[in-house]
Amino acid sequence: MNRLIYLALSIALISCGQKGTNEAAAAADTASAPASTAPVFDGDSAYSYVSRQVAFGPRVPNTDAHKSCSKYLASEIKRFGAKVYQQETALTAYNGTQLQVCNIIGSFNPENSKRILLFAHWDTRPFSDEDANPENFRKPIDGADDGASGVGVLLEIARQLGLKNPNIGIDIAFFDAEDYGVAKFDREKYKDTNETWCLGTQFWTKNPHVKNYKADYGILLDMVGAKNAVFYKEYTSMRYAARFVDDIWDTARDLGYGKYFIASDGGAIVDDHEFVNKGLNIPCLDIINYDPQSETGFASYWHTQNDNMQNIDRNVLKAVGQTLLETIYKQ
Ligand code: AHN
Ligand code: ZN
Repeated sequence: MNRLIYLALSIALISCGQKGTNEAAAAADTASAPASTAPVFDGDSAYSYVSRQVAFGPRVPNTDAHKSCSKYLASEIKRFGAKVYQQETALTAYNGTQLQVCNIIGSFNPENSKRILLFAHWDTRPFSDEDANPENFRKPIDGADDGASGVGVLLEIARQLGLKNPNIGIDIAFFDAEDYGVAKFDREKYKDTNETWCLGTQFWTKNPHVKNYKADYGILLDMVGAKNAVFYKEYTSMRYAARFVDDIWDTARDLGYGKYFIASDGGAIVDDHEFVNKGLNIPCLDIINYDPQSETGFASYWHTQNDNMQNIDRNVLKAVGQTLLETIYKQ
């Protein structure tokens, strides 16, 4: 490699004389940058995985749509060659409802000790409590972005892992009951604590699918498919996993996705990654659509009836998915 750089430098210097420094540097760059071995992420395929989930109806625990979708997700990652674990249990929601939940984990190269955990929640919120119309407050959301987008990107990644085996182990986890946290209209009656969110992930950190589960780090995808999405360097991610955040944001920029991956700090978000950071000591980051201007931190469709397929942009799914594939295959 060094000899190649030297050769490129000398050719450039000889042919361009004095003013050749820029070209020489550019030539050295091309010679030293290893060609990407990452597969091409198919944004259309990811989009269809999002719409397949939405077609089941809202994936609210204790509904038929939820049950059918869990079977679909498990059979898809199995088809792509993962070793599949399904954790079924009952968990209690903030309002006392017993939720039949199911975490679904697919492992690629399960024997490899060098691993990355990729995760997203697959359930959808039973409320539209941020909707402009109070009549919608108790209606469930489609969750095209809030839920289905992260899972859709991960299904397309799983498909690619099945086609080209990476050098490291990958665990893809679809966690349940993330979005059953205290409804806005219930905040007088119940205390809105962090622990009312992310129930499936909290269960998994106490009962991992394999004994002594360990990964080098984890990447959470949450709301990664909406039009005009922007991903900031989220506070808890920076606190626990700064070097992985910086690396992923750099990778995204190098791939030309700097308009989505904003290299500035964003606020703290209570999400599945926080429980994995604290519970299992695995450094985890959250790629999440964040709006620093809004009161909630999220875009206007968040927890409303507008979180539907019309809001999904395949270019955003592609930007996130390609960045993750590059991260996986450069190892
Ligand atoms: C809270 O609202 C406390 N956390 C946001 C986590 C979330 C909900 N992500 C998607 N839906
Ligand atoms: Zn949500």
